[in-house]
Amino acid sequence: MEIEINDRSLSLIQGDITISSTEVIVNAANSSLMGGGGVDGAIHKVGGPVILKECKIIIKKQGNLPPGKAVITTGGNLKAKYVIHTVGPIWSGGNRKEADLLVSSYKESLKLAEKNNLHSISFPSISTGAYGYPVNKAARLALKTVTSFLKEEASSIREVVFVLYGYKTYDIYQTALSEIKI
Ligand code: AR6
Repeated sequence: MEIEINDRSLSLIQGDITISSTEVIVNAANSSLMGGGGVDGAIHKVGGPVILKECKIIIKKQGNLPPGKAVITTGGNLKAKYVIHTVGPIWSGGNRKEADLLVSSYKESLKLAEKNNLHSISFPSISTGAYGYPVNKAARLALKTVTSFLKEEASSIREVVFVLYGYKTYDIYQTALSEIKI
């Protein structure tokens, strides 16, 4: 599924983000940036040790990465040239600023891509695996945040792809996108 916003494209695909060929892919990391399971594990495995090496340098310099923030490293052996690592919120019922933090993860990632003059970016469904964020809620927030961003004139970003692992998540995002008023 693909839509155009302000001459920019937003698409949803079902698949594995590690084979995405956008300039940058986003990793749903944890605050330590030391790798983990899920999409984080997959990205480090395919990208190779250079990603972890750069993550260690970042952590040494600035300490753990708080939820809602984002940093950038090389993509190592990935097709993507760069990886933006962001930390989504852990779902704990919805009253602990989870929504604000999830929106922030998407916004900070987009801003960082723009700061690096990148044109295409792929996102996974941040926080909806190990961190337990309900997918229907997360999908709406993710898509609203990205569509609002794409409407902005000044952005260098021409293409945003959501790479969704599994048909169930893909279907939920598809429904959410069809319900958003652009
Ligand atoms: N490509 C695209 N999406 C994927 C892939 C892949 N290769 N693998 C999994 N997903 P999760 P979180 C989907 O758990 O909830 C890690 O251990 C997955 O099906 O990866 O933000 C980190 O180190 C789900 O839809 O991330 C943290 O500790 C989505 O990616 C913690 O998990 C996110 O699931 C972060 O949890």
